[in-house]
Amino acid sequence: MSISKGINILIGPDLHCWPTTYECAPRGTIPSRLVEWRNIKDEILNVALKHSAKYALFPGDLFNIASPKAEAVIEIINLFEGLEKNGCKVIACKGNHDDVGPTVKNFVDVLSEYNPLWGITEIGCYNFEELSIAVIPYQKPTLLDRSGSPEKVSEALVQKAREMANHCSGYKVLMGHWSIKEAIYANGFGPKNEPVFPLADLKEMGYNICAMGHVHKAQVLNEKPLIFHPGVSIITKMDEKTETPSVFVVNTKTNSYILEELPAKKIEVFELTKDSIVNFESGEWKKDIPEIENCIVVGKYTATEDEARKVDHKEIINYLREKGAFYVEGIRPTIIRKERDRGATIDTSLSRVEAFNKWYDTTTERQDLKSKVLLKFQELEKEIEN
Ligand SMILES: [Mn+2]
Repeated sequence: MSISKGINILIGPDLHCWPTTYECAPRGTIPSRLVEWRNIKDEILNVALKHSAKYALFPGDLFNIASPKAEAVIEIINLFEGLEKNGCKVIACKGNHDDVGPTVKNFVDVLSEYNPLWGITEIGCYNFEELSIAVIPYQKPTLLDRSGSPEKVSEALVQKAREMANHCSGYKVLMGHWSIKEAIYANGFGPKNEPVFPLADLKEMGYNICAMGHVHKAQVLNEKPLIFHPGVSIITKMDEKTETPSVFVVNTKTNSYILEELPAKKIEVFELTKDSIVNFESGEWKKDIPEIENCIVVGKYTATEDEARKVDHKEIINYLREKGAFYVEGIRPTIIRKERDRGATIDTSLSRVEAFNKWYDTTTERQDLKSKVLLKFQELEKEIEN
């Protein structure tokens, strides 16, 4: 490919290699989620080859947890080696999932032993033939501003990115593991009380591309310059059910991008109708089940206590397995109870915070404490999420 046509850059999502949620292989056999990850890895290699990508960027959360199994480290090395063997240079940095604390070596450091560009943990600028890349990996916010206050840390992030834009030359890429202020998370909420890059700042720093990991929902926030969150490579949580894990391929000449889908398991949620519940024995409920082959499946229904007694969860689960479900996460009834029917229907469609809020209203707990308790709960929720 001649320079006038530009080059293609593959930009990967949070890799999260390899999660153990929804694992269903019998003990002693190859974990099914590892098999899934390997398919995803192979597809990333295919996409790089198909588009003759000259660079592959991975903006953090290479591992799903900070203490991954040795096999996960080998998987990532295999992926990066495979890409480089095909002439695609890999640049990857640390995300919050990879971080174990400021002075402690982490598994991304292990990758950097193989190749310093595979495990970047410090802010820096890297100049290559066709482009330069400024990298702002995740780090503990207090290292960016001692106060740790989200506003101050955000200011520090913007300032670092600006400084580095001056050190970069030619086609400029900013890659990091931070939320963009205007982004929406997979749970439907935006970032709150955490360091962010305001979109308006990113737009005028002089970068051609800003690619940020961390947000588990793929989204393009601006076309030119191209500012986006690439999302996730594999689904690990219920609130990611609407995601289609993909990689981005960006052309430096046109600044246009395409998405290539990854072979990640999908989550399928179905709901049994009232008729199906009332006439459960008839087996009519089977027509409520969509195509679920190879999917992680959740079933729902709403029923009174009497109606719910007729519903045989085991029978439903067996049927889902017959139809080729990859993993049955559960059958989740919403039971309508007359004695405390205050409109509080709590099921998995609610976020934990919403469910807690509704539940609290139905209890006899002191309502004047509600806002305090809710605030604590939200903080806790935030810690779990991130
Ligand atoms: Mn992540």
